[in-house]
Amino acid sequence: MPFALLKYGLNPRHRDAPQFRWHPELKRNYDIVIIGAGGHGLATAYYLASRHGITNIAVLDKAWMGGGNTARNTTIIRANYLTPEGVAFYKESVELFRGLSEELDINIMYSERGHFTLAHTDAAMRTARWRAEVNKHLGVDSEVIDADEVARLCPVMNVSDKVRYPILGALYHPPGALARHDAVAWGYAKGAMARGVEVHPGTEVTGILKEGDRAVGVETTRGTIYAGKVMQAVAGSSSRVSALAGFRLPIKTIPLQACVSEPVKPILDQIVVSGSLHVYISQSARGEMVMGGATDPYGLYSARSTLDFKEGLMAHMLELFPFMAELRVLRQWAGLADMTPDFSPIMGLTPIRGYYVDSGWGTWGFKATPVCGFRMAECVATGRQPDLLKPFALDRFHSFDLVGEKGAASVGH
Ligand code: PYC
Repeated sequence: MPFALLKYGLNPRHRDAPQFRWHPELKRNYDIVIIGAGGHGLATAYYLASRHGITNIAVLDKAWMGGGNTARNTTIIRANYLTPEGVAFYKESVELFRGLSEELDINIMYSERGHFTLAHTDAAMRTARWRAEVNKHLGVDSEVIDADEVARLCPVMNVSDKVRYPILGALYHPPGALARHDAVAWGYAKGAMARGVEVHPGTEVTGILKEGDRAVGVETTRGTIYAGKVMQAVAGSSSRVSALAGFRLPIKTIPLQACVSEPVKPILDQIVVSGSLHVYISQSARGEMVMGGATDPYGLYSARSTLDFKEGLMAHMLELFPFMAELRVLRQWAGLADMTPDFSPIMGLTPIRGYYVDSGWGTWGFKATPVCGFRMAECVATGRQPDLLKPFALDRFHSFDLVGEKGAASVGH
C-alpha cells in the first residue's frame, strides 16, 4: 500500500482527472440548452448524456453552479407524501438517492435517519393515518406510532403532556434521510461534464428565441445561442423565466428561511417535523442543528433573513428540545419557494413546442433532484410526458385535475 501510494501519488502520469471540465467559450448551437445549473438542471443534463446519449448540451446559470436553492435547502429526503402520485414520485427519488454515491462516484453522505411527523391534534393524527395507509399501499415504509414509541425512539425529545401542545403520536418513516446537497450537484455536474456537457456559470438568459410557437434558442448576457430544445430549471425564478418564453405559471414565490446552530456532539439522530408547532430539525454530519419553520407570510424575491423568523422558531423549538436553550445560532439564510396552488410541482411540456419546464417545487425541491433529473431527461429526449410526470403536467390547472399535497408539508404555510 505505501509503495502503491508513492508510485501513483508522485508519478505525474497518474494525475487525477479534473473534477470539472470547463469550456470557457460558448458555442452558437446546442441540441439542448438547460437554463439553471442547480441540482435539477445538472441532473437532467447528466441523465440526458448517460441514459439518452445526448451530450451537445449547455447548462447556463446567471450565477454559479449549485448556488440557488440547491445551496439553500435543509437536505431532507423522504417519500412519505399524501397523494398516490406524490408517493410514487418521491419513492423513485429515494431509490435513486440510495445508489447515487456509486452512480456518480462521489460521496453524497447519504444517511438514513428516520423521519417523524409529529401530531399534536386529532386532525393531525388522522392525516398521519391517511399518509401511512397511502404510503404502505405503494410500498413506502411509514407507520403511525404513539407518544411512548416516539419517546423510546428519540429520547432527547420532550414528550411530556405538561406543555402547550402535547405530542399524541407521529407518522414514522424509517427511510427518511439526509445527504450533502453540494455533493449531489457537484456529482451530477462532474458526470455530465465528463460526457461532454458544458456548464456555463455567469451566463444569464435574457430572452427566449421563438419561431412561431417553437423555442429555437435563448438570448443571454454572452450572446445568442440556438438550440433544438430548451428547458428551464430555475427554482425561485420560475415565473420570471417562463414569462420570457411567453406563458404564465400559477406560482407565487415566497421566502423560506432556515438556520443552523453551532456544532455539537451527536445528540439527535432522527429528522423531526412538527407542522402544528411550525418547526423541523435534524443534526448534520458536522454536528450543526439544521432548523426551519414556516414560510414567510409574504411573496418576495429576496433571500433576506429576519429576527422575527428566528424568535418564532426558537419559541416552539425549545418546547420540543429544551437542550437547545444552550445553543447559539451560527448562520441564517433563506431560499425562494415557488408555490403552486396544489403544493405539487410542475414538470414537462409547455404551450411552447420544444420548451420544457421544471418548476413549482415549493419546499421540496432537493429531495426530488434525482427523479426529476431522470424523468425530465426522458421527457426532453422523447418529447413526451413520462407516465410518472403526467399528474404534474402544467395543463392540470386547465383541467382542474390537481394533486393536493399540502397535507404532506413539513413546513408551516
Ligand atoms: O419537505 O421535508 C421537507 C422539508 C423540510 C424543509 C423544507 N422541506
